Amino acid sequence: MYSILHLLFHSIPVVISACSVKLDLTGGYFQKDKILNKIPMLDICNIGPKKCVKECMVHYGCYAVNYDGKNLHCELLNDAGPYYDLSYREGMRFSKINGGWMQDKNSCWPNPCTGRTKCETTYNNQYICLPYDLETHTDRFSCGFETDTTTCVFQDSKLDDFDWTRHQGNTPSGTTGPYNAAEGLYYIYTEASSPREFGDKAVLTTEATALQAITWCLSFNYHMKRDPGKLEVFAGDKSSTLTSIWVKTGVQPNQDQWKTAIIDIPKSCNTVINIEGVRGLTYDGDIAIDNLTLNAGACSMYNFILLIKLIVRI
Ligand SMILES: [Ca+2]
Ligand SMILES: [Ca+2]
Ligand SMILES: [Ca+2]
Repeated sequence: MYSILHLLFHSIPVVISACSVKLDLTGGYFQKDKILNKIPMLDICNIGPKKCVKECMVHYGCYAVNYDGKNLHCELLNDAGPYYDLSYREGMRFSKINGGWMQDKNSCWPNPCTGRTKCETTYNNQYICLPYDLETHTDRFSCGFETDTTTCVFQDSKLDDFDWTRHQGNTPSGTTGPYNAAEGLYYIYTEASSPREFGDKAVLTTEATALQAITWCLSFNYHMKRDPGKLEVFAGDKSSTLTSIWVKTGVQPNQDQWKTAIIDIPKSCNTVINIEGVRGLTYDGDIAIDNLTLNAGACSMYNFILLIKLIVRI
């Protein structure tokens, strides 16, 4: 959001004579399926490729774009880099913004602004330099299920077959699930006893929370003993079909021990993450999870801390 104060201090009306230079979208350095392994200076969601290029042109310091056509996701990059820095990613389009790219010359092109600003044309061929917010990647969510489930970033879906149950101690039907929580006293689990049937699903989803368009690290403890069905994590953009990115099926080794999952969630404009518990063939396989965290950034940043936590717990 731009405050009135920002506008007052950053507005620099200037008159520039117009000179028409055609915007030539085929004349640039657009390369299919390539990305820079850099953190973008800015993510812009739900725009087309032409607008993505134009946004780069008016943001001071932007030299290249990545465009993800599948999710209408535009990344503005402040480093075009040498070509050996590029890597492949399905559906991405990489382009340097120099040389081949042109547009009608106006008060914002060439970009007269400096600093962390975006140039906006105004009436009478003037412009203003608007500051834009630095993207902060510090969000962190955690769910220990100790008091309730309502504050968790993962909420039980209403579009599935049944719900996850908050519980402490061993699950009903004797030894069909964990004896204790992985963290604290409480955990949540899928009760496999009647009326549940083979294939019934209980889904936890982040749909109600607007997650930043960044890479996330999801971690949790899980417990699958005797005859469980499947525990699966899906992620992707809200507007498209989610992709399966992690799955465990059937009984796990050392079945009475909680295990740890550490999962990178790829960046999407409107990220949604689902955790799906599926009932197996018999009543004898309650699936449990606990100690769930969702941290901004890739898991490599957190692995060390997560491993220490795991060791301390054991
Ligand atoms: Ca807990
Ligand atoms: Ca449900
Ligand atoms: Ca049970």
